Amino acid sequence: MSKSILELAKHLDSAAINADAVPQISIDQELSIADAYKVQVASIDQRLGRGEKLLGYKMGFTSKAKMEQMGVNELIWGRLTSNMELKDGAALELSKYVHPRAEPEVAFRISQDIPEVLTEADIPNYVDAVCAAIEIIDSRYKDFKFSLEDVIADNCSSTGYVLGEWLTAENKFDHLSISLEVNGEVVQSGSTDDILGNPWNSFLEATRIFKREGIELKKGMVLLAGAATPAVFLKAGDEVKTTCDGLGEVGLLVK
Ligand code: OOG
Ligand code: MG
Repeated sequence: MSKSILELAKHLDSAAINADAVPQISIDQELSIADAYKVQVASIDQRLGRGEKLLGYKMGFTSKAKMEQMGVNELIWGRLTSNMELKDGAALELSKYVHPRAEPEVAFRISQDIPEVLTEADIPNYVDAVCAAIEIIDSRYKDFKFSLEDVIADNCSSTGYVLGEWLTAENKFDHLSISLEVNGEVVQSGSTDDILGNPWNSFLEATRIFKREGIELKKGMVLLAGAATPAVFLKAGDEVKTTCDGLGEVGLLVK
C-alpha cells in the first residue's frame, strides 16, 4: 500500500468535511477488506478527536434492492457519530454534502450493553425501542461509484440519519410496508421483509459480526437496520419522508 491507513483516513475525512468528491482509493491502492475497516475506524477517530461522540452503527446492503443499486453484494457496517444526527423535520443543508441520497430504514435502540451473539429470544432484553428512520448516504467518491473496499473505508457512505419517535420494541416487523416520499409523492416503496427477511435479522447479524470484530454495542446506542429500497438523490426544496406501517413517519427538509 503506498499510503498508510491514517493517510487514507485523513484523506476521506477531509473529503467529507469539504464536501469534495475524490477518486476511489482502490484505483491505486491495494486495500483488503480488513484494511478498509481500519481506514473507517481511523477516519471516525478523526471525528471523535474533534469532540464528536460515537452514537451507534449502521448496517448496509441488507436488502437486494440496495445491493443491486450499488453493485455490491456483501453485508457492511459503518459508524454513526453525533454530528450525523438530524432531528425529525430538520433542514439538511445541501452545500455541506457531495451528492446526498436518502433511504428508508428502521432503527433499534439498545437497552443494555450486548456482550455476546444474540438469538431472537434475547431481543426484548437488549432492545427497548424501534423507530422509522431516514439514512443520508453521501459517498465521498466521484459519481457515487465504489468498490466494496472503497465504500467500507468511506464509513459505508453514512453521513446522516434522522430518527422518528421511539416506540416500544414489541413490533414484530412482519410484512410492514415502508416507503420514501419526496414532496408528497411515494418515490420508493418496499416491505420490512426486504431487510434480510426481517429487520430483526439485521440486528441479530450485527451482534454476530460485532462479537467477531470486537465491536461493542452499548446501552443507548442506535443501530440502523439498512435500507429496504434503493436510495434517492436529494435536491434543494425536497421534503423527504419515510413512513413505516405501525412505526409512523419521520422527515427532513432539503435546503
Ligand atoms: C452504501 C451504504 C448502504 C444500506 O442501507 O444498504 C446502506 C451505499 O449505498 O452508498 O447504507
Ligand atoms: Mg443505509
